[in-house]
Amino acid sequence: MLSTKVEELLNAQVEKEGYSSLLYLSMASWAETKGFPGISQWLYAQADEEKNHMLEFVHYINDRGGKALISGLKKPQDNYQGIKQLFNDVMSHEQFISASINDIVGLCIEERDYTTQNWLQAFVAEQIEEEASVQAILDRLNLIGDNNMYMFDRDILSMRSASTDSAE
Ligand code: OFO
Repeated sequence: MLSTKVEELLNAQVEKEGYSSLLYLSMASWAETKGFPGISQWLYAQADEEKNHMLEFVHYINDRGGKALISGLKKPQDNYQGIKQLFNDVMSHEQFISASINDIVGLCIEERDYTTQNWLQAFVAEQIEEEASVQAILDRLNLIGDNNMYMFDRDILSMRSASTDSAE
């Protein structure tokens, strides 16, 4: 059985994972319309992954005797100055999600909910993988500068299979 406080934070995470999915979907659509098929494919896959994370939280809350709540989500940004700004925003968002997962882990320890704390470890590991994957993209973008986006767009999918796929 979940405590009220843990259930509330898990439900807040349902909303955050849902928003993550919408955010990456919006980014994917922007990249697709700007002529970056590789980058948009990376982001569409990321959006799917985030939707699955949301579902994992929904099922966990319900399986543990709580009630998962689906709230209205705010509209994500739909325009970006460029690819580097977009991936900087991805990194900031992933860091925000990592901090949010850590807050739930901290509350579980306070509430002696070791079952949920244990269940969350997959998400702790996932966030390490995701931040590392986005950092590798930012490092690559810094190396190539602003003018070689064609090559970067072609290469980004191989970077995905080398990193994030293992965290799904
Ligand atoms: Fe939900 O995996 Fe990162 O944000």
